[in-house]
Amino acid sequence: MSGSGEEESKVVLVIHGPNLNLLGRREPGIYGAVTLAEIDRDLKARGEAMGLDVETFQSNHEGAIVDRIQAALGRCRGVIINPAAYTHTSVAIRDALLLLGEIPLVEVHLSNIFRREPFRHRSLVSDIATGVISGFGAEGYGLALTAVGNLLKALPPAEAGTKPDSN
Ligand code: CA2
Repeated sequence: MSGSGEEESKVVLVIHGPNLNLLGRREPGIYGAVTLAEIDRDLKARGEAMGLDVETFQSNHEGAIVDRIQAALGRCRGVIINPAAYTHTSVAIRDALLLLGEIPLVEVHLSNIFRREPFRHRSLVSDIATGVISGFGAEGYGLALTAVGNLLKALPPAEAGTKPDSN
């Protein structure tokens, strides 16, 4: 509970970008054999054990991802995102993520984007993220959730999800 008596959000939003719905069903050599449904199930179970409500969302559409981020404004305490190909191109997703303010934001990639083609080395999200996890396959999402959980635990409850004082 916060000082105002309102129930504090425990929502951590996990966003998966385009083509990740095919995980485990195509190109297992690059992206692994685990399906997106399995990743989401595992994150929800881990979240429950940590006292967090994990909400998951996948879309192949840039605008739908922007809409989902906007819908999270003020109601989620952390975001984990694999923007997939939009990592390298989307100013719209970057701008939407900036609206979230100071909450923990973790960028995840299944592959190590720096070991791949040069066009994948640039991310429009990394410099506004709290941290980046790249190259650990599906386990990267679990690592990201642990990191978000630990960051939230370290915050005093009333300050969680709000911007720090300017003075
Ligand atoms: O390594 C990652 O997680 C990426 O975000 C994956 C993106 C790629 O464009 C980024 O550079 C790095 C591609 C996701 C494609 O997902 C597929 C899943 C199964 C089969 C084919 C593609």
